[in-house]
Amino acid sequence: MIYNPQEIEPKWQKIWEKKKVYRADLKSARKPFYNLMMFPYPSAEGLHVGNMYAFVHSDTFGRFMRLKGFDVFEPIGLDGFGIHSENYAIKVGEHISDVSKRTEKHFYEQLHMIGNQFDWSRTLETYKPEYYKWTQWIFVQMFKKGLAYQAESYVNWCPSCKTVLSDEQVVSGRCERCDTVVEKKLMKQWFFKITDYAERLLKNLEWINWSERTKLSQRNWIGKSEGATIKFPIPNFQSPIEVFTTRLDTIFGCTYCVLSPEHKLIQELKPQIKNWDEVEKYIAQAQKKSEMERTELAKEKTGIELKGVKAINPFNNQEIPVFVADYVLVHYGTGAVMAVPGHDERDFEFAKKYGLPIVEVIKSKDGKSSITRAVAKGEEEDLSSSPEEEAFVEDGVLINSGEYNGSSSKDARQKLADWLEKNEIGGKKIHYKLRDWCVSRQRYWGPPIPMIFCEICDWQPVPEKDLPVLLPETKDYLPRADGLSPLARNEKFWKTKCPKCGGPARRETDVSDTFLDSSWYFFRYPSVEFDDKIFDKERTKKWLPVDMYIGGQEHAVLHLLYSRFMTMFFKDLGMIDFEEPYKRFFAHGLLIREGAKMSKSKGNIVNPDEYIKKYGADSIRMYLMFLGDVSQGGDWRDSGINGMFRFVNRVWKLSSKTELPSMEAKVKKRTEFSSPPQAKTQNLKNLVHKTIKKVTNDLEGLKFNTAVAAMMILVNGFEKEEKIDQEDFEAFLKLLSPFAPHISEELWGKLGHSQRDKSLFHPSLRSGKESIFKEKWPEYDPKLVKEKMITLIIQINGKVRDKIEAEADISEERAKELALSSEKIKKWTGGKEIKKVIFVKNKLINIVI
Ligand code: ANZ
Ligand code: ZN
Repeated sequence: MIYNPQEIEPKWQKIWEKKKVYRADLKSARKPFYNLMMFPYPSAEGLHVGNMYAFVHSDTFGRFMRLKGFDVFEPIGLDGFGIHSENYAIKVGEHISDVSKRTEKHFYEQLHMIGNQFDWSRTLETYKPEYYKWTQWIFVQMFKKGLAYQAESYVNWCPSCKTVLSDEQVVSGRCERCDTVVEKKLMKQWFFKITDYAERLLKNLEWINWSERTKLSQRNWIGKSEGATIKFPIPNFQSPIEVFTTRLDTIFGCTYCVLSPEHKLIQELKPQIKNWDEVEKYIAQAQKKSEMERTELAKEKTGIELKGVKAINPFNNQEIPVFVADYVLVHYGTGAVMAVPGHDERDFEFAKKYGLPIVEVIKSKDGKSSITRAVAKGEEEDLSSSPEEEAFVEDGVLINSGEYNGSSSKDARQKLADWLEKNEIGGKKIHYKLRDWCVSRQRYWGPPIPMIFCEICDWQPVPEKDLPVLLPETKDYLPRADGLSPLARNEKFWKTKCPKCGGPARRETDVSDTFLDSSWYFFRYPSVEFDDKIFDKERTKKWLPVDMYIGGQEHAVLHLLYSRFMTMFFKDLGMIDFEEPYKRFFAHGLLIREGAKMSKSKGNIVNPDEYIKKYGADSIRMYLMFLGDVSQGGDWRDSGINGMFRFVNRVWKLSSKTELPSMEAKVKKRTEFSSPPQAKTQNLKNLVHKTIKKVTNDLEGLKFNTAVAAMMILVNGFEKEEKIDQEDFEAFLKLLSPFAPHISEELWGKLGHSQRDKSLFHPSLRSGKESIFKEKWPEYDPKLVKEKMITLIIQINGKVRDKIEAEADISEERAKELALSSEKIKKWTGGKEIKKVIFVKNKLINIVI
């Protein structure tokens, strides 16, 4: 019989589904294990092979946990609301609700085809009212707790997508989706106060079991800075310039102040500013630049002095000039800085360019001032560079700082902050880069924000009994450049009554951000059947936090931070008693193709369907997992699939070699001493057990590729045998089954475990369960995995100099490595060139020097 995945794969998928092999008993499972993967967003007709890359790794881990005896719950759904999906529909020129019906069907078909152990009875789609009812409910709770507010603010505006983007959706100053340079626009938006949770979000990173890389991204995103604020009075003007600095110790070196172009004070100071035209022009130009362009160190700094305006350094009462410059950002700190060109690189560059004084106030601890240091350095290393070409940016000892001279930077920061606090012109301050989460979008395809505005009662949340606020079906849904939401053009939608006073009122016409949909979906899966609550307490207690979450590193800040915030919020509402959603998060790398990033514009996207049709899902799964360390990503090469397909075929052929222990042999075994196994068979037994050990350890450590490699070695071993002991082959099939579930199940059945053919097989095997996925993961015999050891003689120029214990059949390379690391040998070889190495397998290694 030939291997025909097109026949066996759909067959098993149907049987598994019918027999509910993958349905966890959500109520009474004894060892629950929640195996989660990031649900896909349909921004194209179908699943991308990159999704599949993530999903098969996650599924293989989940199946491994199942075989280890856990009640694994592995759900899937669609993150179908949002701009990705809407833009796709616009591109293909169809209505988004039609497209989403079609993509839902196709995505689910594909997700069936890859053979994951999904619980198909618990799918969810974020665009269904039964789901987004609860997304809206969350919004209402946020509002009630004072964590949702509306504010006018500069937001990231993508002129191409015609919508607001969150900071996380802006990558290097460009729109994450369409790569257009993002602009700043002043608009009214809804925000969630995630900044209230900044410290908690940061603190928990100390203990959660996540990849270090991911934690670091979160830490940087939250960006905690400890510093101080200082008020610099402006003569003849009511309000001061307030700055945020992390280097209060440099205050005596402050020779000017800088405001960001969007700073409110600039407009207020207009009557005093003598060069207003120039300033106004500069501000307009800055507005066109992306944040990235403005802050990049390499870019030349620009700015304009506000002529006629001065500020006073409160510590020495010196009058200093005030500038507007676009390298200062409005959202960070106070949107204004005290510039210290002697000790800050950007300020230094700026001061040089505009001829501003540079005052040195910190010298290094070794007693030399920074200038002399720089001279010394210049002499030694690079005579051409002029000595003051750099600012001394490190901590040190204060000079030119009045009564603070001689203090260390650290002490000075404390003393100076105390003085500020005493005089009520500033003090210590912690700043976070993290900003509140802008959750409103001026688009159509999302949950309408459940708020109602009444002239008398102000903003009122939609009463919970009236949720969901249904997204109206409309043909007129395209975004427009005016930034007005599509729903605002739909009077029937927005005209309503105030829930408080009953008077005429207006619904919010913005929808919420997709990241809100996905920030809580994993709470819903175990509770999809409850339509009177967002999730069931008992269920959640049993299944959450998620045990294992595998997904892309690209979501390290976007989605993971929001879902952590949401979990903390649920805890604060008293709904759950944990505050971190994922016990373990593992980030997979990116799948590329023939060395290049897959993208539609390059036309090199791999459509998994074609390959599955041709080779079967098992081969594709195995191939994806063989590509390399999953944390590093993989390079898909068409030529590689064939190789994997051949391997799977070899596995198929092996099954005809398996030998059932005959009744006589069994009886014989019990009554007589069996003859000692032949060396060859014994080696194979060892190999089987070594492979069990290797695959087990590798799966625990998420090293899928090396596990596949180990199974390949075992298959080579099997092929050398005329007959394979069924027990050994069964152990192998169990190892293989998480990776290639269909073929493993089929061959398992052929060994006599399938219910249908039970009668055909030996009675001793009839007790076997009907699915390999109801079996137990094989265990290895520690005695059989021990390496046989030999004594390796080490010679130097033919004379025996040492003897070491080494594994039998050790390679020359490894023997050389061991020999050269021996202390005795090091004495002989130290510093000498090795001319030649003579290696006699399992006996000696001779090093010629
Ligand atoms: C004076 C000073 C002297 C500074 C010195 C640094 C070195 P982190 O560590 O990233 O928090 N800064 C403050 N607000 C800013 C804004 N809105 N846009 C651009 N830069 C801003 O950075 C804090 C430092 O960044 C602050 O400390 C301030 O410059 C600058 F020798 O103040 B510093
Ligand atoms: Zn009202």
